[in-house]
Amino acid sequence: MLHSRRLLHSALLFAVVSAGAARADQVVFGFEQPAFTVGNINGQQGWSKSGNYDAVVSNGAALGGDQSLRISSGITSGSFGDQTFTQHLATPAGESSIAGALDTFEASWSFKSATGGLQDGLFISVSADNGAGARMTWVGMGDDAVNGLNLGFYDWSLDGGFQYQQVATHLDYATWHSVDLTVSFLDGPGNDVVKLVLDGTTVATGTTWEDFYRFGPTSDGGGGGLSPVNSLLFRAGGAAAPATLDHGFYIDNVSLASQTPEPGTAALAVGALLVVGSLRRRKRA
Ligand SMILES: [Ca+2]
Repeated sequence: MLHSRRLLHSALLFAVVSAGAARADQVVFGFEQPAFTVGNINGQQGWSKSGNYDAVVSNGAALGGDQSLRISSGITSGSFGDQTFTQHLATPAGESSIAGALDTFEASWSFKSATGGLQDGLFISVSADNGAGARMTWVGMGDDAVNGLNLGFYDWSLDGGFQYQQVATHLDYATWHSVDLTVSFLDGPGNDVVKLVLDGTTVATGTTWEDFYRFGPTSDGGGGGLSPVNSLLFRAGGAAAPATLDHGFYIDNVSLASQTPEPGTAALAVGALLVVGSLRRRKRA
């Protein structure tokens, strides 16, 4: 029995260690000194924001430490590549048709109202992106008189085009809210899986924009093929809300990672269970 337990431990340890090793590439940002200094986010630790948007490292509030990213929709535009992007992962995520890509993208961030009250028209979308605006997912953080502080989600299907889900309304203005995004890229159309978690609760499950880039109308930016995902885009688009300038959202604890196939980890876990089953059968015999 002792021998069996040792083998079981070894098998499970192997599975756990292998799962841990599966994380291939990750970057984490707390926006703290000395890596970050208060002011324009552009050029700090690989972040970019070449356009004239209101996105700065701030010491106004922080979830951890003293500093965070503050971003508003005081200035918006219809463009993409000049908006606010995280540092790019060295190893991208995507389907196997994309060179060097791993099949899972995980991202998380926390956000908080910078004023603690209504900022009508405040809106920032966050997307898994290729660093140039080829958005594969879309999560919208907004504030308005109807829905209050709220979160929305868009995916795209061949049947219905862009599909919107309002996943949360009237969030607490006074507290930080955490968002976790898991994107599983599965080879072939119509099957990628996106899971959106808000404050620890799954609020949306959908798919990526993969089929928009496969089959979507070129007039709308679709049909151009799949791009690697290596970054998060924080985008100030749509109608500007000038009153939110110098306010908006605080964003902290931004993390993004690309990972090796989850099925490999699952297979190892199944392997460990098979070992256990085999030992149990042997013991009975
Ligand atoms: Ca797919």
